[in-house]
Amino acid sequence: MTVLPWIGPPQMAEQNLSHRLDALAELVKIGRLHEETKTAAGFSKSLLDDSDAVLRRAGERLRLSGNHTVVALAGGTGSGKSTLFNALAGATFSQPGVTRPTTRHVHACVWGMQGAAPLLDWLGVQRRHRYARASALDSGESALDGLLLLDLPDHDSVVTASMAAVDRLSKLADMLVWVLDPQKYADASVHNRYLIPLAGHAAVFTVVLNQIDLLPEDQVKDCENDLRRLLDAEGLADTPVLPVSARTGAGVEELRELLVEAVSANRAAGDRISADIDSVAGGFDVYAGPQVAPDAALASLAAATGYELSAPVPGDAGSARPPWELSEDDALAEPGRPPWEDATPDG
Ligand SMILES: Nc1nc2c(ncn2[C@@H]2O[C@H](COP(=O)(O)OP(=O)(O)OP(=O)(O)O)[C@@H](O)[C@H]2O)c(=O)[nH]1
Ligand SMILES: [Mg+2]
Repeated sequence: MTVLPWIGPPQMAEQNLSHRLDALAELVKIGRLHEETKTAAGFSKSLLDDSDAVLRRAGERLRLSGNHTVVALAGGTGSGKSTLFNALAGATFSQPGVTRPTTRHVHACVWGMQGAAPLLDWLGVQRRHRYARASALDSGESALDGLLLLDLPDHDSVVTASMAAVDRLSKLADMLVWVLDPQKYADASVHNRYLIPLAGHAAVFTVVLNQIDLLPEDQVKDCENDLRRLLDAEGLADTPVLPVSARTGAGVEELRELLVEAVSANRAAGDRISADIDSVAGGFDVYAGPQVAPDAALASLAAATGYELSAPVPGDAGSARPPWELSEDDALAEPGRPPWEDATPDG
């Protein structure tokens, strides 16, 4: 095993994330061995495939620029994504329009381009749709240094390639800003296809209620409250709702502030990976059986399959902690080379 050189005090959040990824990779390895040896009933194939996808995405994202936060503007056609993109970028980079749908290709605006190119390649943004804000030159813009903002095509038009692009990028972006409008904010296409299935990602979502200039003032609050209730009922209580008008600029400053916070905390990429791990981790619960010490549980799984555990399994006897959640001591242990670091862009 390659031992990585110690280069400074451990970053607890990153350490915890890498240990969770290690443990998930270990579970997948055991599950795959079950499949091969057919020694006992193993984890379901779809759970293993989903876990593999999480590991692959995490491995790829962690290898790419850690200085950038990828934020995607998503939503139905005509909700105002491109208009909002331009308002944030301070220039008309993505043409808005009245013909539906307008945006056919993903557009990107990057604040601080250095190191962003491989990330843009991974996201699949064509070179002619990449724009840069030279933050050092744009006064007042340096707070957004590290933001990589995407204007997505719509997910609800007749253009099937657009929906495929949204499906793909909603899995890759670190943060998603769902741009809804007063006419279609309850539209099933966004709630059933994205918001409800991804409710575990509530913390990396923001919902913008755009076009509030079209509503009488007293109706803005009603509409916002209604949308809030809807999101709460869908399990998205952690998702903020911002009333905005991309046309008049109302609320755009608040959205910019939220993005500044995300960029300066530089945590969105890790938070997204954590939410992805959560989304599959629950799937392993049904295999847990009676609560036993995690090390005993993993050891018996390993014995049944002949799998050799690469490291002692953490956890104290009697604890209900799942095997991949490590104690503080374990988290501080010197890391080996994680298996998910082997992931390649083509899988
Ligand atoms: N009144 C008003 N109109 C807006 C607002 N935001 C966008 N629009 C208008 O709505 C129309 C659609 O805006 P776009 O920005 O092209 O919408 P989009 O979501 O990018 O649409 P697609 O690219 O088709 O997905 C344009 O005519 C915009 O001028 C807003 O806040 N208020
Ligand atoms: Mg557009």
